[in-house]
Amino acid sequence: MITLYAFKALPAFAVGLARDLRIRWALEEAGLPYQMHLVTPEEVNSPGYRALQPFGQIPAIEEDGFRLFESGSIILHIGERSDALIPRDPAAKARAITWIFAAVNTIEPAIRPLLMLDLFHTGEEWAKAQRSNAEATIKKRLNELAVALGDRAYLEGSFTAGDLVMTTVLRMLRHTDLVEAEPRLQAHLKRCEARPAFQRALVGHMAVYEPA
Ligand SMILES: N[C@@H](CCC(=O)N[C@@H](CS)C(=O)NCC(=O)O)C(=O)O
Repeated sequence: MITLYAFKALPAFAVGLARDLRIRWALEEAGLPYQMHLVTPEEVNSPGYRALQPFGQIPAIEEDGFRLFESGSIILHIGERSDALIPRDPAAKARAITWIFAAVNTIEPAIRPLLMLDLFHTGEEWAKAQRSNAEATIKKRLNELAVALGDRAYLEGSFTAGDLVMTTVLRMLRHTDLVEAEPRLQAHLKRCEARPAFQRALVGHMAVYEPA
């Protein structure tokens, strides 16, 4: 059975966003059973955990002594075991993988500066001055993504791990109206979030972090 490592506690802003959610979702789509290991702050700094995740981050997985970190890589690994995530056809597979990279390497870096300003420097004068630039960068990328999506239901027509990772990245903007401003992206986000596998993953994630 796969063990998925996630933090034992999260700050409020990360509940519903932390990257264990994307792994849970992939595992639910793939129909693979898994168990959670919740990592305490002390354990994060232990040599044992660092051997699993060198940067002391989550997520990581372990299965029969095989260990993997980096959410994109974990999604690829799980995706290899499920046509629902990574198609078998080589060209379709390459396109699905490309969207995973686009999510973590093009869209997420565009979003990150705004997140830093909004979550960690709220109200600070210098942050207010930088916010419109940060927003403009995101708007440009989201518009480009919406054009690429066009009228298709999913980035490649049918759902792949690329849609999954893109959705988890776009969710990072939930405190803004930037995704809503692109109706096709908003519809894609809602379509992906409506998938039963996402809903099961979210319920499992929230059960860990929601106050009792
Ligand atoms: N590139 C990594 C990023 C992992 C990451 O940033 N995880 C966050 C939680 S969602 C974390 O562990 N933050 C604490 C830290 O960076 O020390 C991945 O995709 O797995």
